[in-house]
Amino acid sequence: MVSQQLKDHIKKARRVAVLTGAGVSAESGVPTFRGEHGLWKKFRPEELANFDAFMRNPELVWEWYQYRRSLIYDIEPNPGHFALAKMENAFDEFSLITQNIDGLHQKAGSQRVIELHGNIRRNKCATCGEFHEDEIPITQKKVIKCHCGGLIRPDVVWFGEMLPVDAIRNAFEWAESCDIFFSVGTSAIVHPAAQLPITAKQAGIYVVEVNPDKTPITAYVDEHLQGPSGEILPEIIKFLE
Ligand code: BV8
Ligand code: ZN
Repeated sequence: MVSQQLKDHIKKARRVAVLTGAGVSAESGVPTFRGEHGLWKKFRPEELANFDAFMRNPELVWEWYQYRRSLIYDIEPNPGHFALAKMENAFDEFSLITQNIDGLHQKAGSQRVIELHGNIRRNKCATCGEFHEDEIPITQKKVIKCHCGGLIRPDVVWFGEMLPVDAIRNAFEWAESCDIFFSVGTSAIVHPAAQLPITAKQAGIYVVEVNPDKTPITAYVDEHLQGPSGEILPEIIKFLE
């Protein structure tokens, strides 16, 4: 499964970066966004995952996130997450850049995680930005207010919102200077995250995509390992051990 070419690159690699998307959590039972069973089949992202929708109809958006929290509440990491956690210690330097908001990488033991799109397990005030940790039960239907009067929202990046500045800056630093860049389980559609593998490729870095399907970057990467990350990533780890 692991090509000789990739084995050679892995043997020489000092610095490795991995970008993950919803596909990495698919085998844990978390629905992805797009595709036939995608979350957004029922709703269009524009309707829900954006600030205006929240201000227009906070209850609807809040309830959608509470529903999504209920989907991941007792979900466990899968072999793909655990392989990435092991990969962290197999190289001198390693970074896991995720678009996912489910917190499963951390649950699997990954420490060096850059969360580009926030984390659905965290809440913050839409006005003053203060974090409101887990004191809100997922059964809480009504939107609640911060002491400043602002509405409390999930701490995720909505469409049209800036990504956390240090997270996206770090991510591009890694994409510009690493030895291997893996793009795993992402449709490579959402920007600026989708720019990362292209940036790595343009910097002459060996780019490997792990995805059962083709994506807009498949034609550009050095290797496309076609299959589920829960099977492919442990294969790579086996070779590393
Ligand atoms: C910004 C958090 C501006 C919330 C998310 C036109 C062109 C280019 C860009 C734009 C455009 N129009 C608008 C934009 C910008 C927009 C964007 O990129 N839109 C896209 C849709 C075109 N981006 C933004 O708005 C970003 N902000 O640009 O701000 C700005 C600039 C300056 C100043 C102010 C503002 C914000 C983007 C973040 C949005 N938030 N999520 C929530 O989750 O509710 S995006 C959402 O999509 C998730 O974060 C998700 O991670 C992300 C990407 O999706 P994927 O992870 O790739 O998941 P997907 O389902 O798509 O694909 C799954 C893949 O897994 C598939 O390929 C499948 O084959 C594969 N798979 C399935 N099973 C497996 C598997 N792989 C491996 N193993 C398996 N078993
Ligand atoms: Zn507040």
